[in-house]
Amino acid sequence: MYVNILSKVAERLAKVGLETHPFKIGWYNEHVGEHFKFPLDYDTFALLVISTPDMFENGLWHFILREECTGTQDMLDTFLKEQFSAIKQMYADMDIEAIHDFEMLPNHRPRVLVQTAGHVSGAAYFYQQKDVHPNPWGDKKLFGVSIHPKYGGWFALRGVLIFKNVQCAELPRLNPPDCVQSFELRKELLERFNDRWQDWSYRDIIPVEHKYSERQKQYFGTLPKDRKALIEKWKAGGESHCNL
Ligand code: B12
Repeated sequence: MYVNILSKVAERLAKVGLETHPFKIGWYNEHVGEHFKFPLDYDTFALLVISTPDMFENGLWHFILREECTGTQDMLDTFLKEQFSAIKQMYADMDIEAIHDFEMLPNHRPRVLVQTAGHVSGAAYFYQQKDVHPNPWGDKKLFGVSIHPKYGGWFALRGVLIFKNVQCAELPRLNPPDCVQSFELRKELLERFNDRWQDWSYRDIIPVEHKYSERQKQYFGTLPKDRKALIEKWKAGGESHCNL
């Protein structure tokens, strides 16, 4: 049953530039600390959803044009909630837990660690401080970053869909491609992500096949509170389709 669900969900989300990567909840639980584990069977079927560089032009842009832009919520979050809801509706008879990357528990911990899900699903290698030997930073703590083999850092990990009553014992395990192999490059990657993330240079740590368009860079480079004005400016300029 999971094979069928995977192909249908992947097909539906690909239309809006989202990629789907299956994993077992047990693979995720094996890595994360107690607070983050899901109390579910090892073989429970789950999907990680990532946004590719195409999400903006193929999905979000059309959504923005359709919406009145009057809401107070961020358009991106609203768009992604709509995509996850559409999948839940496709399988209305199933118990699906959809968790977005931005969802927090009352204790302020994230509900899901999407970088770990990205690693165990084979989608994107999660480079952490402990992957750099010997540790060149002493006591300094650095955040880890995931790198996709085709998009480098030009993508985002948007959340997971957990099919609580679907088991996938036969799902083959894929290792994430280790595309940042040397000590020097891993060190450089973590330093760019932690100390210079605003210049986005961590995204280009490896040569990429496909990255954000200029318009997408401008949109994501604008603070959420100022994005509405940017969209209004684009609309006033008669830019009703995205051809950048
Ligand atoms: C809270 C948060 C922040 C906080 C704290 C950062 C942090 N990593 O803790 C702040 C505000 C600082 C932040 C900043 C940024 N963030 Co942020 N953030 C998050 C968020 C919501 C949760 C991260 C978190 O709290 N993790 C908790 C800690 C404890 O988890 P952890 O370090 O991974 O530890 C676990 C693993 O080590 C695992 N584990 C243990 N052993 C092993 C072994 C293996 C092999 C594996 C796989 C796992 C594993 O177990 C640990 C838990 O027990 C995630 C989205 C999400 N829901 O995951 C985005 C996320 C990490 N952020 C992201 C980004 C891009 C940024 C920024 C660049 C800003 C931006 N949005 O553009 C900056 C960059 C960092 C910086 N220099 O400040 C991206 C990273 C994308 C990527 N390619 O990796 C994410 C994934 C969001 C997304 N939608 O894609 N962020």
